[in-house]
Amino acid sequence: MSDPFESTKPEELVDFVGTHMIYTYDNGWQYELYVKDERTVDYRIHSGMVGGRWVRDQAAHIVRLSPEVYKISWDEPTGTCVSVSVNLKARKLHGVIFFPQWVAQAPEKTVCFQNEHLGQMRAYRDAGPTYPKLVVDEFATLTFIENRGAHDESVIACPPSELPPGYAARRN
Ligand code: FER
Repeated sequence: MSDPFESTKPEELVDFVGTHMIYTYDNGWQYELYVKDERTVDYRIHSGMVGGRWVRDQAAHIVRLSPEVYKISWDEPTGTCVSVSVNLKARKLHGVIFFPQWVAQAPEKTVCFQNEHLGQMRAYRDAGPTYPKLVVDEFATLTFIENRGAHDESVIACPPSELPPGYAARRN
């Protein structure tokens, strides 16, 4: 029987793995995401409610809906859940972020290189409160897209503040 909890089809994700993209939500929040492999993403948040936050090796569920259209969904150690649909051809994205109430009240607590603070993030998550969730659903425009291949640790390797000037403003 197939796994009742996921529908990953690695053979459908061959072109998508390695995708590195920078995008800006219509509310002005700028994000960067790297599809490290068919079950893992790295990301960096340039601006917005949790600007400055960056994360490596987040486990994710990734599917292809049609050629050039993908959906990536994950549940973070903070309890924040995210689902992002990407249309690479149209260079458009739609993201839904479900923030627990404790993040809505104190977003700065999550602004860090999360991998070095996983215990703290889980403790905040378990202390709550969880509800009401702050649900943010927004469209975004992809401003930069490239493919870096799988497992390139140099893609997301520092906080936004340490990037060279103009890094996130590059367009292609
Ligand atoms: C995104 C929306 C939200 C995204 C990441 C998040 C990298 C993460 C938010 C958080 O950790 O608070 O499009 O892509």
